[in-house]
Amino acid sequence: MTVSLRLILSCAMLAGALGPAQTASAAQVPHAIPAARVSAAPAAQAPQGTAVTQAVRAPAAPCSAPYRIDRTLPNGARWQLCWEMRTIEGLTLNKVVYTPKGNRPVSVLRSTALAQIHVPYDSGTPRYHDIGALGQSAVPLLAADCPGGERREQSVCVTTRPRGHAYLKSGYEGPSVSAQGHDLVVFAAFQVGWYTYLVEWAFSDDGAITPRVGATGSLAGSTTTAGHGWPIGVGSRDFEESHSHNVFWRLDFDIQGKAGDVVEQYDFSGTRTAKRKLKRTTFAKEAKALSRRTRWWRVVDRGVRNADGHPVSWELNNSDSSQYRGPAGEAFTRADVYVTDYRSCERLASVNPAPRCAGSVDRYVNGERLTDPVLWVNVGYHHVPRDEDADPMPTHWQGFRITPRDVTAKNPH
Ligand SMILES: [Cu+2]
Repeated sequence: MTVSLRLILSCAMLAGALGPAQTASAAQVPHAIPAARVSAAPAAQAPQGTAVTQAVRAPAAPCSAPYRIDRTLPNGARWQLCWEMRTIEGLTLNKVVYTPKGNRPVSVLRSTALAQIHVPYDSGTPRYHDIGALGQSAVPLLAADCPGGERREQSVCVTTRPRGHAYLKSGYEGPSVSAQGHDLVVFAAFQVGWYTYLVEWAFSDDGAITPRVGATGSLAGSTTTAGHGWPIGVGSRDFEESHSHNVFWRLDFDIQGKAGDVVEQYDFSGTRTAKRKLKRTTFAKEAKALSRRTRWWRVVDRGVRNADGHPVSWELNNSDSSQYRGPAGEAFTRADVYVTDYRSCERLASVNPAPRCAGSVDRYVNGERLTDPVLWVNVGYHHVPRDEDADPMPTHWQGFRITPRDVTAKNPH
């Protein structure tokens, strides 16, 4: 399918599908989907408008039982959140609250979801925008697809998974100590064309959050010349076309409510010198940022302090991107992180569905003062097909990590 047809379909379906509770018809699916795996997933009836701070202080649940996730991991850390299956963004996680063992709850995210998977092929065409009606492409999960976990409405898996060593300290100044860590994992799978995308968030027992997307299913079967592809199959007749998967996430941070959240960028200057110097840049206005070695960002709330008196923050690292930069018409690919002030109609990083809003994330950055920051994270992967990608294609993961910085005054293990 050509990009223009797919874009037309996307715009048409998005114009009428703004509400999270709406479902789109099968005719709006971006391109052909193997029928056995298609599911028109019902949209969750997640309630809106409950403040995170209320969720923290009051035991009353911010969403009804089927959409509530509340898990205490083996080390005592607790995660609480709500999920919904939105027509446009697919799996969406709301009102995310972390409680380190023995500490008070801290609300982290008001909402997070995928904001686009942009797939430009190396010959210049096609150029897909795979998100626009993700919710209706949710794959019904089998029990084996959700090991050790529970399936919610067939398409969302909630499970716990080991994550290796939480720490290991040798015993030269006392007994040896070590512990194995665990993640609460929430994921869904979506069929978009020949690809199956695994969309996952891991909530670790040390407070880290790891959003990632796994591309699996089948290659699209788009053949090209040797300069834009790689020979797969017998001999060197068919060159499967290389392409990028530029995945965007939208993260609406609310550290103990939206008030007081500030975004900072950290750099450590000095090269070929013995010293390194910390440099902090505070974003007063909406901004675009590029990844660099040692650069990271954080969302900090100076009104919320840990027991050491340090402001509570969440650090964002985005160091595993291929940093795809597209042509002039794809300016949204030209930064690795965007910081915008919250607007409800700014939902996707490209092909945004709301007519009263700009069409892409680069244009959301228009000089507004930041009062309620939303972060957009762009992680690219350049996929050069190989023989091993023959069906079923092995999963390739791409993502990033958010880490607590001074949420607790010491290791909360
Ligand atoms: Cu690929």
